[in-house]
Formats: sequence, structure tokens, C-alpha cells
Amino acid sequence: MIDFYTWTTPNGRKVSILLEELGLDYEVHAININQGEQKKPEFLKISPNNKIPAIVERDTGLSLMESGAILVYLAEKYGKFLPTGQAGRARVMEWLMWQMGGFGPMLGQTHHFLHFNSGQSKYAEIRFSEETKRLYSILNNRLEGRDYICDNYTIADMSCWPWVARYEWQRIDLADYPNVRTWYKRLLDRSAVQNGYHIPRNMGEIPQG
Ligand SMILES: N[C@@H](CCC(=O)N[C@@H](CS)C(=O)NCC(=O)O)C(=O)O
Repeated sequence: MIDFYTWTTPNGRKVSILLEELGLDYEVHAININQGEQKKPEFLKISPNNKIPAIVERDTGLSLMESGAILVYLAEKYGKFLPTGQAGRARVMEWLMWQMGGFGPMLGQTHHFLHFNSGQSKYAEIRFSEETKRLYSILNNRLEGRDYICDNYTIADMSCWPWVARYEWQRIDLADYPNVRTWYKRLLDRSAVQNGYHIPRNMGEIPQG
């Protein structure tokens, strides 16, 4: 059994999608980051960076923060969605790191400056909007002739998909990135992705691309 601490955000959904894909038993603990619950001392013991997502494994007592680390840990432990061969594993790690270091953080800033605080800073709006479009182009190029980001469906796909699900907040028209759109819809067809999206609570219809 895994205790899963999360909220209705892309970083949380990466992990809920993997938990669903693996069919694991887990208990959801909603941490309302809009009400500052991530700053409570009891949560700090589990997540030293005061952010969701985090997991605690009941049988081992292991607690982990950082969505990328959680994805790698669970994929390795259950032997799915991360190749064991050195080259295949490296390729998935490459795209997972691309998501963790670029696609997620930059799009997160885009949400702040274009969606939540539009009009506050023209400079930031242009900077993050341009970078968002650049990153979508990179993903679109990578997906040319491919069903998934790497050779098979992996944690690299699961890490990027919930960020693309917020394309409206990013003022992105997926028609401009046809390979991303086809891939987005391919994953959207998976019941584990749909179930994972609605953790910790149902947020209405998932953007259809
Ligand atoms: N690099 C971290 C980022 C986690 C993160 O930014 N979580 C956000 C929600 S998506 C959060 O907890 N924000 C609350 C805050 O910043 O106070 C990861 O991938 O797990």
C-alpha cells in the first residue's frame, strides 16, 4: 500500500497515472496547495521541498518527493514503463529529464504569467510564451513518425502528458503541433490516464485536444 500525497496539478497527475497504469493499491491524501497545506510541518517530514507529489510506502517506510524520482522508483520496482537495457533506459531518462528540467518548469511559469496573472509583465508573458512554443515544437519533432516519445509507452510519456493537458492555459492550439495532438489523444484513450487525471478529485471533462 502506498500513501500518495497530491493535488490537481500536472506534477501530481504524472504519478497518479503511473499508479493507475501499474494497478497498485494506494490511498490518496489531497494536499490543497491553494490553502497552504503543503507548508504544514507534518507534510514537510514527507516532502522536504514542501511540494506535491510525494509517496510513502507502508511496507518499507520509504518516503519520496519529486515526481521524476517517484516515477523512476516505481517503474524500476515493478519492472514496467522503463526499459532495463542501458541505451533504452538512457533514452527514457533523457526525455524524462527534458520534462523535469524544461517542459514542466517553463510551462508552469506560463501558467502563472499568461493564465493566472495576465497583464502583470509583458516581458514574462513573451518570454514564457515563446519558450512554451519552442518546447512544443521540440516535442512535435520528436513525435514525428512515433507513437510514443521513446520506443514504447514509458514514464517519459506519463511525465509530459499532464502538462499538455493544460494547453488551453498555455494558449497553445494543438492543431499547430499535429504530432503532439495525435499522441495526446492516443494517451487520452487509456483508462489509466483518465483515472489518473481525476486524482485527487474529478475536475470535469478532460481537455480533448
Ligand atoms: N520538481 C517538482 C515540482 C513539484 C511542484 O512544483 N509542485 C507544485 C504543484 S504542481 C506544488 O506543490 N506547488 C506548491 C507550492 O509551490 O507551494 C516535482 O516534479 O515533483
